[in-house]
Amino acid sequence: MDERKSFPNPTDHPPVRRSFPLPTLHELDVPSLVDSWAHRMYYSVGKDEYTATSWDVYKALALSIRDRLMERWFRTQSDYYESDVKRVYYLSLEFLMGRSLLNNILNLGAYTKYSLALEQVGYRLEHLEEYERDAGLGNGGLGRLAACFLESAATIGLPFYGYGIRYEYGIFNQKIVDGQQVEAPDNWLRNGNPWEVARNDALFPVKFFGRIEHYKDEGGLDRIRWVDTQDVYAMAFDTPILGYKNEIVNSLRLWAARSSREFDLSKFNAGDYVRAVEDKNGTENISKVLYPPDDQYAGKELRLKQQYFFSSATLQDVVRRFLKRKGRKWDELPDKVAIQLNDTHPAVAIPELMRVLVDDHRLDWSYAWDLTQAVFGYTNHTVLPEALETWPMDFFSRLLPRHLQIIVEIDRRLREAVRTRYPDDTARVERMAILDDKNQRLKMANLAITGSHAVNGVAKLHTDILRETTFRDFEELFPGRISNKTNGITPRRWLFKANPGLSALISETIGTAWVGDLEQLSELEKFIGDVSLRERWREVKRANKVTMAHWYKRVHGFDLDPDSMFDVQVKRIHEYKRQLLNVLHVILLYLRIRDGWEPSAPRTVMIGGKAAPSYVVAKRIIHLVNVAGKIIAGDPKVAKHLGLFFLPNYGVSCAEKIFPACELSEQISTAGMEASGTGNMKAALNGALTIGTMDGANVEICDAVGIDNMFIFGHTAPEIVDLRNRGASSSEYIKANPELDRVIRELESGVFEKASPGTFRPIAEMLRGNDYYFHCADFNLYVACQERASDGYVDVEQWTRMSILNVARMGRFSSDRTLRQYAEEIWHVKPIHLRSRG
Ligand code: 26Q
Repeated sequence: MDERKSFPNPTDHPPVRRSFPLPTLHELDVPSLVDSWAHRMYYSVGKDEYTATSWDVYKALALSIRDRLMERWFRTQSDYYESDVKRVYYLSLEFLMGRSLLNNILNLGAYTKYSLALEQVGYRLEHLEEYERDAGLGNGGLGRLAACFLESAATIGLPFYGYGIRYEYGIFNQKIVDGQQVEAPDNWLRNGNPWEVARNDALFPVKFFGRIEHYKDEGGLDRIRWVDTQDVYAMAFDTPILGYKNEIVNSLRLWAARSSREFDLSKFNAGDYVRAVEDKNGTENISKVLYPPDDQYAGKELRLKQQYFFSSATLQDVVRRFLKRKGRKWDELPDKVAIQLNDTHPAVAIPELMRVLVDDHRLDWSYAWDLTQAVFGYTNHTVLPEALETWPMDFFSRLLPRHLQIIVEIDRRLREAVRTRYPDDTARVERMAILDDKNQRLKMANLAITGSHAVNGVAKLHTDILRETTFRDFEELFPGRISNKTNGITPRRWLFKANPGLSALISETIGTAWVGDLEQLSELEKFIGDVSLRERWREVKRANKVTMAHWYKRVHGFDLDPDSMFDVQVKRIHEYKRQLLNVLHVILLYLRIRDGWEPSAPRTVMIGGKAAPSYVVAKRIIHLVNVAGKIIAGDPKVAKHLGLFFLPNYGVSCAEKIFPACELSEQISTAGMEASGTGNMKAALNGALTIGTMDGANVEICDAVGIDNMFIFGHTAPEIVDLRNRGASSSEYIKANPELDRVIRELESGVFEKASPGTFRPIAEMLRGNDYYFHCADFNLYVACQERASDGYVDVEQWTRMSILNVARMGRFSSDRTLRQYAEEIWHVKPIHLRSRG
């Protein structure tokens, strides 16, 4: 018997006609804030002044803020429902949210009030902030972009829903042991998460495995159903997302895997109690851990399970919400629903929507296909063809047999279309096909492009490369489908919150409108000649450097010299991002200083970021940074002028401490390889000058701030392509540049590897052999450009002018702008104006 029958069903609604009082909008004055904080402390946390820890104080505060968000959430959502708005669903395997406390307080417009309220009970807001664990449900740029989009969507008033997975373990914690990365689990939910609301009744079954059955429906038509499946339930957890001072609250809905009762009970009834419980845990593993990126997809069955699990649950929720209104016609689907795929990770949602429409709702194929294409949009985040996701057909078909059939049919029709247009071009058909017959794999990008009406890159250069190379065949078959939406960042988190000193100075100079309308920063240009502004600008940066140095000392135990230039490269460790180029330059400076040369300005070079656990080369680079840093610190003659430090466990919260202190921002990827970058925007918005290649969004940042206000170097994307085609070898560059040769010889000499000889030999071998990322080709240009930066830094007034101009011209890199473009050009939704506002 189903265990459920013996309990009241939590999804049942009571049979009486309901009339709840409307949620009150509580006041945001100090006494009310203290009152509701105390309420949460006593009644939810269950502590008093004798027993409450600082964490309890934080928790009561977070809960009392969430209460205020919920009041606004009900109003927003009922407005959406009443006006039957078109909704945008952003499907992403990653949401790198970081902390929520201060952002919610600032977006409520109640910072001072909350500070005062906490003071009354004996606490400081800034201290409490540190008790919140980062929600690190993402790896890097792609996940953080999703988080910035959530905040911006709420701020500009889009009916926008983030959908993803509530991983129990987010991105691993990085420890440095003996100079090397060691991964530790991120058990972020250990103490509970006060921001989420568990929806025990929002429970959707998700099917796996099983087989296909043909049957005849009541009308005698041939139909297909998917049977004998193993089912898992997806349970929803909602996090309210508040817009900046606009009372709009959207939601982020994350799914957790829960075992299905039927699945357990067969074994349970057979008397195998322990096995039944084990299976339950096995099923719930689906939402256990975030995957780090990996070049080896084969065998990662759990990753594919995650993708389908959350796509299926999300579509059930989307379709349920769509059909809730009486008299709905399927024709309306594209007028009410837009689904954006954050990379190909949720691309299985395309065949899943087809399955729902064709099998469950019995629409005919071509009608269902038209609806599907009209609904989906796909964002690509990589130009590297080898990084495009593929799945082995055999295990895809075992896990999702019906979806493979559907993909086969989509593929058949696609091939037919290609053949009709290019009758003799079989190579083209194979390139564009979704099924790679030769390797027996599914090409998810081809599926995503075919199933979407709009495909976009994340920076101009990136989109051009997609159109001209990676997806050229698709651009030709579907002209106009690929467009550009240059990434952005939310100015509320990345300036207003992270850098209160600079924010206050900007607001004092041009007023506060820039927080909600970043283009207003251009007003700063008028004050560029103001000596006292420049002076105060420098004081703010200096204070931020001191703050960061204190933090670094406290957490990692080393001294950073705030009188040196803070030269920062923080991002995932990857060869194409060329942290190694940065280290080679540092080693060169070290050698030169040892020889008696004096640099124009002292520098502290800081490198931070995580390496994928299986990425051996990236881990070796981290090791090198740590070892070289130690050697430099141990040489007093050098250490006066130069420091090299690794910033461990880089994540959202430590980024908020680093960018405000950053003076020189390293954006030095091999041209043509970084899709966009967003750290480049975060640093520039905080007054850093960029040293970078003409890659990703650097190109547009340069266009905005002017080439005279940046340090641009290196081969351009077409030049890199040329070098590659020519088969240019690194040896020509090494021969032409004795200093480069010397740096590599230093690596070969073993001075960096006293403990384990040979550790860095592979790096030297790579540089002399197959230098795929063109470190050697760009080395000279990089060193020369660094010299310009050093000289520039000494001209304090000029540097400050450039810094102010960088900030003044960053307006277009607000994710508010990005979202408006998606809304207008891809989703066709208009920002709403709340009727019940105020
Ligand atoms: C793939 C398969 C299996 C497991 C993990 C993955 C995986 C996970 C994450 C693959 C890629 C990612 C993340 C990619 C990413 O962050 N890309 C970055 O996206 C940013 C936002 O558009 C850009 O600014 C960066 O240039 C781009 O590198």
